[in-house]
Amino acid sequence: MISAKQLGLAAAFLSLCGLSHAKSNITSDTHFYGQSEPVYPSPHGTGSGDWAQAYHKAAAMVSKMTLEEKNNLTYGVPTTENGCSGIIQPVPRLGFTGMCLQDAGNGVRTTDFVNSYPSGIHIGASWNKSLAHDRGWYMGGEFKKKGVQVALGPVVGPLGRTTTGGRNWEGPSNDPYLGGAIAAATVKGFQGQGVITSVKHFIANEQELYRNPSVNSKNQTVESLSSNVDDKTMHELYLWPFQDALKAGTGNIMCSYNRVNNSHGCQNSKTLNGLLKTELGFNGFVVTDWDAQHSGVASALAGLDMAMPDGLSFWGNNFTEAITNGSVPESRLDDMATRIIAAWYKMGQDDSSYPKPGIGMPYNISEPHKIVNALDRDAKPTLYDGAVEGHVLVKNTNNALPLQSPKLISVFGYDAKAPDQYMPNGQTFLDNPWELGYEPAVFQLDEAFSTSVINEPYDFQVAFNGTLSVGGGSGANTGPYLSAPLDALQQRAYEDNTVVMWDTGNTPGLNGLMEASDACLVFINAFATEGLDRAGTYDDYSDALVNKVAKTCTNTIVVIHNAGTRLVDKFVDNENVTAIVFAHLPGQDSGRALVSLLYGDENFSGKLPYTVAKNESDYKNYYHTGAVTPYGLFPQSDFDEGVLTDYRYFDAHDITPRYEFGFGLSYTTFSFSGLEVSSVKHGIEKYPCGAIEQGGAIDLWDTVATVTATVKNTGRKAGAEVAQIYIGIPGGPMKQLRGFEKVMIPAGRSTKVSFPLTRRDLSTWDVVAQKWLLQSGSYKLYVGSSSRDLPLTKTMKVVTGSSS
Ligand SMILES: *[C@@H]1O[C@H](CO)[C@@H](O)[C@H](O)[C@H]1NC(C)=O
Ligand SMILES: *[C@@H]1O[C@H](CO)[C@@H](O)[C@H](O)[C@H]1NC(C)=O
Ligand SMILES: *[C@@H]1O[C@H](CO)[C@@H](O)[C@H](O)[C@H]1NC(C)=O
Ligand SMILES: *[C@@H]1O[C@H](CO)[C@@H](O)[C@H](O)[C@H]1NC(C)=O
Ligand SMILES: *[C@@H]1O[C@H](CO)[C@@H](O)[C@H](O)[C@H]1NC(C)=O
Ligand SMILES: *[C@@H]1O[C@H](CO)[C@@H](O)[C@H](O)[C@H]1NC(C)=O
Ligand SMILES: *[C@@H]1O[C@H](CO)[C@@H](O)[C@H](O)[C@H]1NC(C)=O
Ligand SMILES: *[C@@H]1O[C@H](CO)[C@@H](O)[C@H](O)[C@H]1NC(C)=O
Ligand SMILES: *[C@@H]1O[C@H](CO)[C@@H](O)[C@H](O)[C@H]1NC(C)=O
Ligand SMILES: *[C@@H]1O[C@H](CO)[C@@H](O)[C@H](O)[C@H]1NC(C)=O
Ligand SMILES: *[C@@H]1O[C@H](CO)[C@@H](O)[C@H](O)[C@H]1NC(C)=O
Ligand SMILES: CC(=O)N[C@H]1CO[C@H](CO)[C@@H](O)[C@@H]1O
Repeated sequence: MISAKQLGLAAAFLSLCGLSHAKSNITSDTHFYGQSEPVYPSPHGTGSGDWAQAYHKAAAMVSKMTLEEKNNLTYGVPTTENGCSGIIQPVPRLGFTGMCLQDAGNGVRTTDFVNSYPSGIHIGASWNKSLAHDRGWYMGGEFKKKGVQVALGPVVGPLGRTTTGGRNWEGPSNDPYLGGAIAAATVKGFQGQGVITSVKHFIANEQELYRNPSVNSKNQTVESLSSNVDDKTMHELYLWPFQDALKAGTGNIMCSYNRVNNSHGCQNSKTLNGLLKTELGFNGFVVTDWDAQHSGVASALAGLDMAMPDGLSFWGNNFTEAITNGSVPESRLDDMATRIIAAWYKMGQDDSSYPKPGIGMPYNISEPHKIVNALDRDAKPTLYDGAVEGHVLVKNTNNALPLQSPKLISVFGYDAKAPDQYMPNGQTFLDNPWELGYEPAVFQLDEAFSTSVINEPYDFQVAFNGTLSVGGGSGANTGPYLSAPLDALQQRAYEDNTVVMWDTGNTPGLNGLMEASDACLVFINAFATEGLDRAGTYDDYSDALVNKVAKTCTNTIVVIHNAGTRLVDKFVDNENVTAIVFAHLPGQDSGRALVSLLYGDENFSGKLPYTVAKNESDYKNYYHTGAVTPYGLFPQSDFDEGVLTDYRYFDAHDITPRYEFGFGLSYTTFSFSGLEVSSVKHGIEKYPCGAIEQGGAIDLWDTVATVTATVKNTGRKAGAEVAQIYIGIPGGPMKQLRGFEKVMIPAGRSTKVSFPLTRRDLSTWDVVAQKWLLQSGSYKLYVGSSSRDLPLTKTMKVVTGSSS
C-alpha cells in the first residue's frame, strides 16, 4: 500500500494562485498535496514509430534478465575506474556493456583532448539550425570517442523566465519556438553519432535559488522551490521545446530538482506519467538530475526510470524488495529496463565498435592516465562558425565597425586577456566559478534572502581573471586552447602593421595614447553559473570602466561576454560609445571569431535570443522568487504571468525595450517584401486525431499553411539575415515566433524564404479538451528582421471542418 503522502496525492485541493491566504507558519508539506494531479499507473513504453525495432530487441533482452539484473539498470554506482558523472553497470552475460553518463552542454566535461564549443545561448543567438545540428554532430562524436553513452544535454529549461537565472546561458533562448528548433537540431546531430541526449531539466526549473532542499540558519529544512504552473502555460511555453526534442527522437529526459505544483520533479506523476509518457508518447527513459530523487516507491510509480548518481538513498540493491512485496509492480521495473535498453539499441550502442563506457574519462585528470584524443580536425569550421554566428552587434555608429586598417588601437578591461591560470589543460578545469577567482554568494535560505543576494557587490557578477568563453558549473568544459581577444588582436596587428596598446587592469591608464587611438576596445563580461542566480544584469564596475574609457576615447567599442541578459543603459547613450557587441559565450575560438567580425572579414549575423530592457524594472521576473512567508520552509513561485514572458510581456504591457528579441545589426542592410500565404488547408479537424508517437499526436506536425516572403540584401556587402515570422493566434499573445530562416544573400540579391506552419504552430492548448485546438478565425502574420521590426503584415483566415 502506498499512502497519499508517498504518491503526492490530493488531500485537499488548493488553487494555483491561492497560496497567500494561510496565516500561520507551515511546517508540514501535507498542506500542499493535491496541487499536482495524480496520473497513475505509469504507462509502458509503446515502441511506437521508429522505436519499434529497438523495443523488440530490448524486450527480448529484458525477458532474459533476473530481477537483480533489471534492478541494476535503474541506478548508478560509485566508481573509481573512470570519471563519468554516472555509470550503469553492465550485464555481460547478455551483452549489455553498461553506460557512462557525462556532462554536458559545451562539450565533454572533466577530461582532456576535447573541444570547448560555443554555449547554448551562443547557438541560440546564431538562429542557425544547421549550425546547431553540426555542433551536435561533432560534439556527439567526441562524447562517443570518450566512451559516453548518454550526454547530459542539451538544455531547454530554464527558459529564461527569471532574468537573472544562473543557468539561462546553457539553453538557446527565452523563446520556446527558437529554443525548441535549436534543441531538436542538436538532438539529431548528437544522436546521429549514436550518443543518447538527455534533454533537461524537466520541468519549470527556472531559477537556482531553492532548487534543492536546504537547511536554513535555524536548522530547519527548506524544501525545494515549487514552480506552480497552470496547464496552458505548461503546454504553450515550458513543455514546447521539450516536445520538439522528443519529436527529434531524444532517448533520455532528465527530471529537475524543483517541485512542480509542490510535487518533486522526479516523482511528479502528472509531468512524468501524464505529460511526458502519455501525451507525448515518450519511449526513452527518465533520469534524475543528480541527487534529485526524494522517494523510492513513489518515484518509481510516478514514472522515474533511473536514479543518479547512485542508489544509496532510495533504490539500489533494496529496490528489489519493493517489487517482491508488491509495492511496485514488476511490470513497472520491466518498463524501466526496457526503456533504458531500447534507447541503447536504438542508438546502435550494442555495436562492438562503440567505445566502452568511460574509456576516455580519467577518474582523476591530475594523475597519469591513458590519453583518448577526441579532437577531430573536421570540427574546426563548426567551432569557428559557431563562435562567429553567436555574436550580436546592437550598436554601430560613425562607421565604427568594421575597423579599417587602424594605426593604433587600445584595449581595456579584465575580459580581454586569457585567464591568468589553469589554461590550457591545467590541473584544474574551468568549470567552477571559484576557480575563476569568483567567490560564491552565500545563500541566505530564509526570508531575508532577497536583500542580501540582490545587493551583492559586482565581483559576484563578473569573471575578473580573464576572458569568459563559457559559464560555470556542469555546462562548462575545457578545450585544447583558448583564443583570447587580446591575443587575436595582436596577431591581427602583426599582419596589419597596427600598434596595439593595452591595459587590462582595473584602471585604464593609457591617457594620451587613447586620444590618438583609432579605436578603444573595452572588454567586460557578465558571469553566471549553475547553483547561483546572478546578482543583477549590469555592474557598476564594468559600466564605470566603459564610461571612463569613453571619457577620453571618442571611438569606444564595447564587447560584452555575457552569460545571460546584460543591460547597457549606463553607457548606451554615451556619445563616444560607438559600437556594442553582445559576444555571449563563444567557446575556444572566441578571440579569432571576434577579430574576424571586428575587421569585417566576417559579417555579424546573430540576433538576440532574449529581450534587453532599458531598465531592470521592465522585466516581470527579474529576480528569483519563492521566499514568501508564511511559506518560508516551502518556497513557492507562482507562474502567474502565464505565457507572457520575454517579448510577450513587453508587448502586452507596451514597454519599449532597449534591444528587442530577434534584433541584431549587420554590415549590410536588408529589405522585406512580397508576403504571401501560398497555401492554407481549410476544413481540417479542429483537434488532432493522429496516433500518438514520441512527440505527441503525429498530425500536430502536419503543415497547415505555408507563408513566403522575399528578402533582399540592399547593402554593398554579402551578409546573412534571419527572416522571422510572428503570429497573433486568436485569443493568444499579440504575437509569437512561429518560424525563422537564416539566409546568406550576396550584395544586391534577393532570396525567397518559406515558413511552413504546422498545426501546433497555429494552435492553442485547450485545457478542457486537453488537446491542441486549431481555431477557425483570423490569424495575424508579421514578417521581418526582429520582434519589433516587422514591415510585412497580413491576416490569414483559417476555417476548420468541425467547428460549430
Ligand atoms: C512564523 O515564523 C516567523 C519566523 O520564524 C516568526 O517570526 C513568526 O512569529 C511565526 N509566525 C507564526 C504565526 O508562528
Ligand atoms: C498545476 O496546477 C494547475 C492549477 O491547478 C494546473 O492547471 C496544472 O495542470 C498543474 N500542473 C501539474 C503538473 O500538476
Ligand atoms: C547489482 O549491483 C550490485 C551493486 O550495486 C552488485 O553488487 C551486484 O553484483 C549486481 N548484480 C548483478 C546480478 O549484476
Ligand atoms: C548556418 O550554418 C551552416 C553550418 O555551419 C553553414 O553552412 C551556413 O552557412 C550557415 N547559414 C548562414 C546563413 O549563415
Ligand atoms: C540540526 O538538525 C539536525 C537534524 O535535525 C541535528 O542532528 C543537528 O544537531 C542540528 N544542528 C544544530 C546546530 O542544531
Ligand atoms: C538495504 O537493506 C539493508 C538491510 O535490509 C540495510 O542495511 C541497508 O541500509 C539498505 N540499503 C539501502 C540503500 O537502503
Ligand atoms: C515493500 O518494500 C519497500 C522497499 O523496502 C518498502 O518501502 C515498503 O514499505 C514495503 N511495503 C510493504 C507493504 O512491506
Ligand atoms: C587527484 O590527484 C591529485 C594529484 O595526485 C591529488 O592531489 C588530488 O587530491 C586527487 N583528487 C581526487 C579527487 O582524488
Ligand atoms: C582573480 O581576480 C581577483 C580580483 O582581481 C584577484 O584577487 C584574484 O587573485 C584572481 N584570481 C586568480 C586565480 O587569478
Ligand atoms: C567624449 O569625448 C570627448 C573628447 O575626448 C570628451 O570631451 C567628452 O567629454 C566625451 N564624452 C563623454 C560622455 O565622456
Ligand atoms: C533602473 O532604474 C533605477 C531607478 O531609477 C536605477 O537605479 C537603475 O540604475 C536603472 N538601471 C539601469 C540599467 O539603468
Ligand atoms: C557570415 C557572413 O555574412 N559573412 C560575409 C560578411 O561579409 C564579408 C564581406 O562582404 C563576406 O565575405 C562574408 O561571407
